[in-house]
Amino acid sequence: MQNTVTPTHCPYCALQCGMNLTPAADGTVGVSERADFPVNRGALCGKGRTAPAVLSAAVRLTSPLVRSADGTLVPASWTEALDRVADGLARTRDAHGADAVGVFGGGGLTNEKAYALGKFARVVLGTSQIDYNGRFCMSSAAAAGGRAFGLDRGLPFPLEDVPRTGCVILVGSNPAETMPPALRYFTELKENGGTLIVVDPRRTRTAEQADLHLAPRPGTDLALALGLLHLVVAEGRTDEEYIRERTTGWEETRAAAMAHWPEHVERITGVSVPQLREAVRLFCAPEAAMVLTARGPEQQAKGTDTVGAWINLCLATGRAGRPLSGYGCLTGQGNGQGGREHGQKADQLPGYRKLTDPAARAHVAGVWGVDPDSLPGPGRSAYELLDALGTDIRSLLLMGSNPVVSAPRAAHVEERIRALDFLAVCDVVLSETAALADVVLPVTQWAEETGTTTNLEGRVLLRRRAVRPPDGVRSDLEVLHELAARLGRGTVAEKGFPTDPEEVFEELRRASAGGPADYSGITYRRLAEENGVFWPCPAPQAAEGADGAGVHPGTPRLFLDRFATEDGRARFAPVAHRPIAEEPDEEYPVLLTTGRVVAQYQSGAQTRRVDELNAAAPGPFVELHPRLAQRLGVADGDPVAVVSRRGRAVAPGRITTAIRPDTVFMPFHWPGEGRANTLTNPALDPTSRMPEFKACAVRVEAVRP
Ligand SMILES: Nc1nc2c(c(=O)[nH]1)N[C@H]1C(S)=C(S)[C@@H](COP(=O)(O)OP(=O)(O)OC[C@H]3O[C@@H](n4cnc5c(=O)[nH]c(N)nc54)[C@H](O)[C@@H]3O)O[C@H]1N2
Ligand SMILES: Nc1nc2c(c(=O)[nH]1)N[C@H]1C(S)=C(S)[C@@H](COP(=O)(O)OP(=O)(O)OC[C@H]3O[C@@H](n4cnc5c(=O)[nH]c(N)nc54)[C@H](O)[C@@H]3O)O[C@H]1N2
Ligand code: SF4
Ligand SMILES: [Mo]
Repeated sequence: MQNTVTPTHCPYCALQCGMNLTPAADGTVGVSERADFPVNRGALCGKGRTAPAVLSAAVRLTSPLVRSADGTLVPASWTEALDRVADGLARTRDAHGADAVGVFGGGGLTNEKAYALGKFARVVLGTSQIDYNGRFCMSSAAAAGGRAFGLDRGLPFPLEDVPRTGCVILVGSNPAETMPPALRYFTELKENGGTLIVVDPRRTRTAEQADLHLAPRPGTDLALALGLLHLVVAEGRTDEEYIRERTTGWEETRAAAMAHWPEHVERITGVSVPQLREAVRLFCAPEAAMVLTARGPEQQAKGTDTVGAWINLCLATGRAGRPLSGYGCLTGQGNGQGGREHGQKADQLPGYRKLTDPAARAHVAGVWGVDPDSLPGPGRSAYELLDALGTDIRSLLLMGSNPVVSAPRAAHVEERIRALDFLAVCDVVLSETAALADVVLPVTQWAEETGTTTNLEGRVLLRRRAVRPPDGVRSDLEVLHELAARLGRGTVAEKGFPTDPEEVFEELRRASAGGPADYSGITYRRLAEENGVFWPCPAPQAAEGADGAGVHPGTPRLFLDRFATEDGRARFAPVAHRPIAEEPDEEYPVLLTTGRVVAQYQSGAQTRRVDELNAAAPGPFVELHPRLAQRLGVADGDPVAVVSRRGRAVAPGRITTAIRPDTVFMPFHWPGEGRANTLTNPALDPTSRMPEFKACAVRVEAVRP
């Protein structure tokens, strides 16, 4: 494969930027512009440009590791390591039952891996206890979107629609840092005469681009959205005909909004009444408008209702299911969308089917060749699963996540992981979580294997193999194949876990057929020829002929004729404001919110191994307002301690007027003393089971030498 150029996609975020990879004779891999892929049109952020650095064997695991008698991790053969994993999981199953074995996946895994992992849990292990890190990501938006529209797909339209609408409200999203090539869509919107409103407690680099920046107190977006809806009603800006014909539940929602007076909303959020009025004016003036949310409003213990309130605003003004209008969620991880559709979530089966639906169980069990009654029911959500480690759940297989850094209340989660009887981790590097494992299995990654991902637009993409993996590693699919052979019984174990990704995809197509996320009309061949295909994409019916005449074009735009609910109408959500789970008090008077910086990705397991990125973002910090800094007597760069009911973190202070005086911000990419998740609150949203990453009460202290 030397010197051949392979068009493929970035390993990191949900934009799934197109790039060309060229392996060189010296073992390095060159990245060049891939202009034919429309989403990023050649542009890449620093993470994408430097991604090949993590392919290097120097920073990788290239041999399985097993825990030795003296407690250290030592290299072992694949046979020994796989035997130890099978033995560890089987012992727990035999002694404590199948539900004592847990599985934890990731939204960075390809569709094929996510599918195989879900099937492995239900069919080979027979456990209900599987969930994944996507629960920490966009689950609130998924729940709210499903409730309102009957179907959840991150964006119901392609990004190319964004510059052509009239106004976008971007709620708790910072693409300048989290999806830099996507910022272009928002600058083009403004060039075309549209307006951009950004809702963020911080004046981010994204907020600086906005025509209007609203800076609410963290955790109060629900009140903010209700306040805007109140004004929409009071100013007579509702679209009555649309409400009548395309929605249900308006009266109750209208009544709830009327209870949220602008002055009251100003007191809760800190956003002034004139600013609220200006936002309503900008949003309602043009013919079409959009609301896009990301983790800001979603990672709250009321994230589902909060997103519901923003959807209500779209519905009341007739801005959903119409050209260039709608609500969308910007998903996060490389396969954040596809990863939630194919069965690694506690309550789901492939094709975005519900595990509790008898017809869905029968269909998927048929594809898998098992008895529907043998499929377990729904299991615990991600944090609840982690919290049960060492008690109800005694062994864990983990693939594609690093919860020691990224889970809420991380010191507790770390303690629970240490209390396990057995932990197996598949990873490309020795992450902080892998370092605690009994067995670590080194796996191939993006450019070394082929697979599909589904980007934030619902566009299914082919990520092609471009380089030869280093000696000593195997793919996640091979791991599951080998474990199934060791643990399973009968033909499913023998034939049900192919190692060729295309074979897995062919089965996924059948399993998804007829489900909400129908991939049955998508093939590797089509993906190679087209620049991705939007789901749903059903296979042509037999009557249409298998000659391609009936090929489904895919669905770039959803809901234009009807919503995916039974009656075709969107449902308003009757929601009311409630406070954050942990309001500041005398002891913990400040709010902490958390998020990202451009040069690091997630738990940092991959990007902290890239020199150029470490130079740009070397470590954690605490963003604080000059007034708070003055009160504490700290200067810029001085270490500050942030203390919550869960623990204490220390990092250099970064003084800036870009943050509210009542709030501090920490990025969560680092382990150790500056780990933001030592502090965060695992209070869960009742519907999505999303933890409250975006708001908890803390005390901030100067650290004296
Ligand atoms: N560089 C980089 N890019 C990434 C990632 C990464 O780790 N690093 N991760 C990827 C993934 S998985 C995801 S999920 C996305 C996340 O992408 P984003 O959602 O854009 O990222 P965050 O920084 O978590 O949060 C966005 C903003 O929410 C604001 N915020 C905090 N609290 C509140 C609140 O109460 N209300 C509102 N309205 N806003 C609030 C924060 O100040 C922050 O600027 O990024 C993806 N891209
Ligand atoms: N405080 C705070 N905490 C947060 C958030 C926040 O905003 N604030 N955001 C949350 C969000 S949105 C997310 S998505 C999570 C993400 O947090 P994590 O789930 O920890 O995500 P990553 O750091 O991407 O971990 C992925 C791991 O899988 C490995 N990996 C990469 N590719 C593969 C592969 O193909 N196979 C296998 N087996 N392994 C692979 C990587 O090396 C890495 O160790 O963090 C959440 N935590
Ligand atoms: S924006 Fe996301 S997909 Fe694009 S290069 Fe950066 S990390 Fe990769
Ligand atoms: Mo995420």
